[in-house]
Amino acid sequence: MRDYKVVVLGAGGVGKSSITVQFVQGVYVESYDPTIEDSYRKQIEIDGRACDLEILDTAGVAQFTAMRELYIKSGKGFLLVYSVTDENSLKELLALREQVLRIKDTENVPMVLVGNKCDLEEDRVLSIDVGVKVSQDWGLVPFYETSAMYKTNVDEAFIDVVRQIMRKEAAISAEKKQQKEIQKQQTDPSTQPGNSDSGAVASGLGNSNLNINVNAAASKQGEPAAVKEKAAAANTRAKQSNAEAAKSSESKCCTIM
Ligand SMILES: Nc1nc2c(ncn2[C@@H]2O[C@H](COP(=O)(O)OP(=O)(O)OP(=O)(O)O)[C@@H](O)[C@H]2O)c(=O)[nH]1
Ligand SMILES: [Mg+2]
Repeated sequence: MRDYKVVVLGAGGVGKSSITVQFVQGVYVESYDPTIEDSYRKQIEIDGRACDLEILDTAGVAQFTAMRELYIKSGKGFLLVYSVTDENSLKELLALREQVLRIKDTENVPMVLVGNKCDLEEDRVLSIDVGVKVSQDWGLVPFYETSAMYKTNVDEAFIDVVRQIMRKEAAISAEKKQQKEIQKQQTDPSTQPGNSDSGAVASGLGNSNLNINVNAAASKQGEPAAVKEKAAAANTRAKQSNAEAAKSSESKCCTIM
């Protein structure tokens, strides 16, 4: 079984622990107890593959963030969480993403952008379009509006980041295979070029990256109609964004090849 380490990052109080506990244990925590560091394990099957997830729920409150650099180094994928009720939490997230890219030293880091507390419509200060714009600015990072309270899009966000880790690992092993083929051809002149199929694999992976998922959640018991409607509106925006994304699919595909 493969190990996947997912790190949940974001400002204090945005709902990182609530999202994580909903995903792992299926319960909603009403009280606010600032996190220092909590680690969870969950086994799930994604696309027929058993995965052992280690989820690190990190501190958002400044006095507990000293370990952040270490979390980022060890993480394979990231949930970057802000609250739709807190403008500053999105600003903090922009800096956090920069920190992730700097520490990982690459732009190609599995991550999802999460706008949490979408059930708090009256307190909302950040629209869906703001999230869509940030996702586009970040190179079409998948975007989900979530409600930890109603479990809206919570599973979807975690599964998305694990799929991205899987795709990245598959692309890396395809690239290694291709390099081995090239080396083999260079050392063995009798080998004919063009026998490798790894290029085609990498190309397919490139196309599957193009998604902005402001997905509507399936109807759940107790989920208010307003949350459901909002999620449906978000889905329409996501489709528009996906259409825009599709226009640039060729160049993305070529980059990966
Ligand atoms: N209405 C609503 N409240 C939420 C939601 N998610 C979290 N909360 C509440 O917001 C407060 C903070 O949530 P936490 O999950 O502890 O926030 P956190 O990001 O882990 O905070 P730190 O650990 O300090 O970084 C708690 O009282 C939660 O019940 C949500 O989706 N909707
Ligand atoms: Mg917490």
